[in-house]
Amino acid sequence: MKHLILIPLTLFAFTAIPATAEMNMPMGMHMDSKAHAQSHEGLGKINSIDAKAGKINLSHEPIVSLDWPEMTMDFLVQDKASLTNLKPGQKVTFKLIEGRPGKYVISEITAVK
Ligand SMILES: [Cu+2]
Repeated sequence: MKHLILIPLTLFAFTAIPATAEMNMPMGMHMDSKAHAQSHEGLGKINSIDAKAGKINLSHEPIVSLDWPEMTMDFLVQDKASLTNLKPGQKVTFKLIEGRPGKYVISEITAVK
């Protein structure tokens, strides 16, 4: 009778260990990607778009998380396709990520109705 109890316990121990190890991995990766890809949200108005260059000129409101005042400036976008439905004069919300140190690029941009 002892064997009948021991066998199920052994099986449980075998399956429980790999399951725990797998659960820890994505959590660690998630925390890492958050630290490396911090984004900053902004609100602005489009002045001009250069779709070929993947460049947009915005007059943006202060971006508190970057300690930036309001200003008019050019931004590069990560994905040129994100500019296809945008037009000068539109208000947009956008997200910035630091591509290279001190160089911020737009990772997401959406027109505001
Ligand atoms: Cu600026």
